[in-house]
Amino acid sequence: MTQLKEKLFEKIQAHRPRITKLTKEFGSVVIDKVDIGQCIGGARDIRSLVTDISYLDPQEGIRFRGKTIPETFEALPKAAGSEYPTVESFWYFLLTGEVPTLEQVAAVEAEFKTRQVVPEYVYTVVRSLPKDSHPMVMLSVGIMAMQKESKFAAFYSGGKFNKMDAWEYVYEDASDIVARIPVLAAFIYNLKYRGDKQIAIDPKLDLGANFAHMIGQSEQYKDVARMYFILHSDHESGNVSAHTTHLVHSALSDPYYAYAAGLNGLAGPLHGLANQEVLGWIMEFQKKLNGAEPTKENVTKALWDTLNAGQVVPGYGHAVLRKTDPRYTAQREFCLKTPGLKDDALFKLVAMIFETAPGVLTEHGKTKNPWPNVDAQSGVIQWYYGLKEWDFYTVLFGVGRALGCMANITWDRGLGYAIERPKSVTTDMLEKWAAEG
Ligand code: AMX
Repeated sequence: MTQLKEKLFEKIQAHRPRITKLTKEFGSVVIDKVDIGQCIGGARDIRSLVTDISYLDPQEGIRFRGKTIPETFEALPKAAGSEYPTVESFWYFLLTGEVPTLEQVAAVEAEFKTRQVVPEYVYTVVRSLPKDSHPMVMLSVGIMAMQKESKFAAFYSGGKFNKMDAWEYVYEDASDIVARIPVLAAFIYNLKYRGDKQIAIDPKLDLGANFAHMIGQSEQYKDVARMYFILHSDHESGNVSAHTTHLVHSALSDPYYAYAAGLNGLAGPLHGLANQEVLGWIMEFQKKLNGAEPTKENVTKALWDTLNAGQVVPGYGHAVLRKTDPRYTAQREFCLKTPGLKDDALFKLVAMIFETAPGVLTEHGKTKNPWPNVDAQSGVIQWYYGLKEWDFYTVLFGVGRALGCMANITWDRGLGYAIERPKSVTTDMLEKWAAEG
């Protein structure tokens, strides 16, 4: 067993009695009630999922394992010569809740080197798709094609399945997926936008740095990749990608099936595709500006044009958050401290939208949250570094989101969570209950 797996085992064993006690002794304690609005309205805010990986406070934003984003960045060991932690150190932290030592991080990095090789047949499958397939289709198909590698599926069908050990096999698949998905994503990038000119893995580099290397990016982009993957990793478990992954895995579908499903949810414009939409929206607007500076007046007009056309302003609003998303803030701060980026025309426009949109959305009066979410800022950074193919942005999100989804389902199996099966009712029933008051 690796150090990380041993530590995880220790943590899971310590946690199991808490779940057993809660279920056996306090199973009937009521923690929420459901109204008709929530039933019709996407189960919003109903407390019915459990995760210890992250928690989303509507005012404060995300905490990973109890730490805010700045606290997480501060606490974790950094990549050599960088202000940002490696994805590997973050993975250790998400899984165990403990800040790893440099030695523990090095062990995860070494482990990932042995896991990161994507089987050749996966590339053949992805290459056989039409070149104009969306890169999210390619990513999802690539993960799905890899399913035959699943150690969990082999364990299940091998006749020795037992609930206590099942997590170990999910951990193996989860780690393989986390280590391989950036390599698969880089392959897709090169296939789709660089005439299939592939760049080999550099085994000396950590996960984020290697991704930057494999898509032919600059030294500076290594930090962008590390920051981006960590920021997009997890947002508690009710969002579409995390929830879908959890739901599908709850049927004991292996992590490949589960994460391909999660990615398909991430591909929706109200979820992960929003970052692509933000850039599209901004580019349209920039074209209309025709070289003029963005001002409060012209940005206000563009926002109203979008709203009056019955469209949403991409990158604004959130199902849970009621303040500026700290993931937005972390990326904005990256822009402000990066020479060149802080004076970039696109960044200035995004900053102007940030000044203007909350007021416009408040006046519009529909959204419960007029503040920006993670997607309002991320495309600008990618664009600045030359990653201008914005339909690829959701793939980057999907690489990051694998960390949270895979940590979550490893713990789901460790704690033996049940198959998910909420109850549905009919409209007749709702009307009857409505009439009864
Ligand atoms: N622009 C215009 N209208 C908006 C809006 C926005 N940015 N955000 C919400 N609204 C509207 C909704 O469409 C809804 O209108 P309706 O009553 O006519 O259906 C009304 O405001 C109430 O919605 P809400 O309760 O505030 O939001 P929600 O929980 O239903 O939806 C979200 C949340 C994110 C889907 C929504 O804010 C949205 O569509 N935002 C734009 C897309 C986006 O940025 N998505 C990314 C989210 C983060 C992520 O997952 N990556």
